[in-house]
This record gives sequence, C-alpha cells and structure tokens, in this order.
Amino acid sequence: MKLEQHQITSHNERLFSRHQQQLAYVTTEIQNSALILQKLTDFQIGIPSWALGTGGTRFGRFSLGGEPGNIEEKLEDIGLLHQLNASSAAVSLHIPWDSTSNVPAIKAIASQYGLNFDAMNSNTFQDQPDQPQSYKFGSLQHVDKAVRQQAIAHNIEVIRQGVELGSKALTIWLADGSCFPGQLNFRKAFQNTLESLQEIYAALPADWKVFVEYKAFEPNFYSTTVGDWGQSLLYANKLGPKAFTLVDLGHHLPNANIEQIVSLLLMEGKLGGFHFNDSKYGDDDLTAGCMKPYQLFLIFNELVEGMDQRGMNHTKDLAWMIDASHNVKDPLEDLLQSVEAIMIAYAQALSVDRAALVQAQAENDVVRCQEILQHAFRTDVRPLVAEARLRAGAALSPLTLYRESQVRKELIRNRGNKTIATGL
Ligand code: PSV
Ligand code: MN
Ligand code: MN
Repeated sequence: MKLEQHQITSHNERLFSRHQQQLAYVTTEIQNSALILQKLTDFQIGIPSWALGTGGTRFGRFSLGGEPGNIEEKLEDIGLLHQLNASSAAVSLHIPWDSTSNVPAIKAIASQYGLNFDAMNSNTFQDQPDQPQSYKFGSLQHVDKAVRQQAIAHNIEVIRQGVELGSKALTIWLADGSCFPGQLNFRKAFQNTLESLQEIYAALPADWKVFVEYKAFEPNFYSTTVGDWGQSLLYANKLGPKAFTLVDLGHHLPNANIEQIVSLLLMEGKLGGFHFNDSKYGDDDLTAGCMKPYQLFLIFNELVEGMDQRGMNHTKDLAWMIDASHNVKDPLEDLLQSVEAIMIAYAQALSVDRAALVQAQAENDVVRCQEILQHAFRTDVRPLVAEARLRAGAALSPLTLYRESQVRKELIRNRGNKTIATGL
C-alpha cells in the first residue's frame, strides 16, 4: 500500500495556516532555526525489520492484524512510514528472520520506496531447525569450538547477504553469558568471544563496520559476556578501526548515565551506532522518549556537542536506529511516535546555546548551566520538525494522516486479521 501524493498535499493544506503561526513563533525564539531545519531534513533513522509487527511477551501475544509476513511487506510498511515522515529511509534486517533469497526483487522494492539497507543483524541466540550445534550455552563464547565455528560462519554469511543488498555494517548482539555463578570462566568466555569476533572482523569488506552491542542482562541473568560499554569498547579496541560500540538505550543497569557513556565513546572515536527506545525497568523496548524525554535530550546534547567537536557528519557518521517492540500499540503508529520524539530531542539539542554553556561551565555557574539546558529542553520545537517534513514533501502530522487514511484497516484487508511478523 502506498499513499497518494494528493492525500499528503490536502492534509498539509488543512494544517498549513496553524503550522505557519506556530513556526513563526519558534523561529523568533530560536536563533539558529535555519541550521536546525537543514539538519532535520538531512536526518534519517533506520527501522528494524522486527519492529513492524506486535511482539508480545512470554505471557502471550495479541495479533493486531495486517502485519507484514515477509520482507517485501516489511519494506512496504517502512516505505509508508517514510512517505509520512521523510525520515525513515533505511531498514535493518535480521538474518535468518528475514529471507534475502531474492536480492534483485528486494532491492527493486526498496528503491521504489527510496530505502537503503542499514546494519545487518545476525542471530546466534536461537537455534534454527536445520543447524547441527546448539546455542543453549552461548555462541561466540562457547566452550566447544564447533559451536563457535557455526556462529562465526553464520555472521560471515550475514555479511555476504548484506554486501549483495548494499549494506555497510554488521551488528552483533550476543545473548552469550551465564545464568549461575561458577557456570563460566569469565576470561575464557571473553577470549573465545574475542577470537570469534576476530574471525568475523577478518571477513569484513574494506568499507564495512562491525558494531558490538552490549546488554547488561537477559536472557542470561548472572553474567553477560558483552555486558556493558567497557566490555564492548575492549572488543572494539582489540578488533581494530572497523569495530565500534553500539549503544542500545534499554541495555543498561538502572540509572546508568548514558549521556556520559556516549560522550566518552565519541571522544574515543568508538561510538558506531544507536538503538533508540525507552524503558521504565529493563530492556522494555518502549517508544523513544515516552518515559524519559529529558534523558533523550541529554543524550542528543552530548551527541551534537561531541560530533561537532570531532567534525563528524550528524547523518552519515553514526548508524541511527530504532529498536522497539510493541505489545499494545499499532507498530507503525509507535514508530511514527518514536521518530518524532527522536527528532524533537535532536532539534532541542541543536538549539542549545553552546557558547553560553561553555562560558557558564568555565565559571562553574551551575545554575546557569542548568538554565541553558532546560531552556532548550522546554522550548517547543515541534513546528521545526513539522516544517522539515513539509519541505521534504511529507506530512505535517504523520500520525494524523496515518489515522485519517485508515492505513491499518487497509493493511488488514490486504493481509488478513491473524498475522504474525517475525521478531522479538
Ligand atoms: C535483544 O535485547 C535485542 O533487543 C537487542 O537489542 C538486539 O539489538 C535486538 O534484540 C535484535 O537482535
Ligand atoms: Mn538493540
Ligand atoms: Mn534489547
């Protein structure tokens, strides 16, 4: 399903005069609004192929209907998102959940919707029906070399598929770890994982990157072998210049200062990518910005400052991605909300009076520092985000248009009521 251009145009016409009033106000409030608009227009974020259906929990799953059953339909859904917000131009695939057996067809659909292929994700946390070795006790860390070899070969195969599609990165998230004290020799597990990663690294094409994603807990509940940013950074440093740390916002212990982690990883040139989501408790994978919007803003504040310091391109030099799961919401609506929240936080961070902050920090004027940040956070930048969409030919209010066009009803009509999309 695709929206007609006239649907977007007439939606925008209806909202236009109100939008203009709001925009006029914010552009007088914010000095660098022209620059922010340019950065927002350039900004694109990857959508994970596993976030397009309702995920469920181990207590059950409630089908929404109209969910994509294959990669072609997933691309169609992301195409729709991109039509609505002009900011979702990439898909991140998960192998073997996504079958890439028909590369020319997949590439043709992607280009029809203006989509590229973001980082490829391997899966060595589940056993596949036809595989000889089991990942029950880990994959790249496993005590048995045959298991490690199988997991290495899988990652290399994922790179191969990614090369065909035009992707430029591999994300490795490992469930490896232990559930009970004594189960694992930590150093051996680390060494085995490092050696395995080295073999995968050696198979990376020259222009590829590998992202080592960390997570503190789950499915293992005593130790995780890539459990925090320190472990991930150790691997990334030992592997070489093509290896980077990937920060998933939901993968930290409670109250971790994620913005500080981001700042230091950037300083080291080892921040490679992001999985945006939000959480109240653990790896909840909720809509970005729904629980801790101030934290999201503070993270972007570090990103903007750190990237500018290093002369990095905000759009190209980091892999921006969403990693979410939906139990009660329509996934497409949720993803529209996430992208909006991320762009709001980005715009707010871009509006921080950086020279004033530097000066206040130098003078140890703590109150002024807080005032500067909170002024940016409390300024309503939503009209700027909407204007960037308007300029890119997308909808002033994507969620409103999604509902008005009855997209979900149409998807259910096309795909049926009892649908399952692969994913977490
Ligand atoms: C599991 O926690 C997880 O959500 C990781 O964040 C990965 O990025 C994702 O699954 C896909 O493997
Ligand atoms: Mn993740
Ligand atoms: Mn996760």
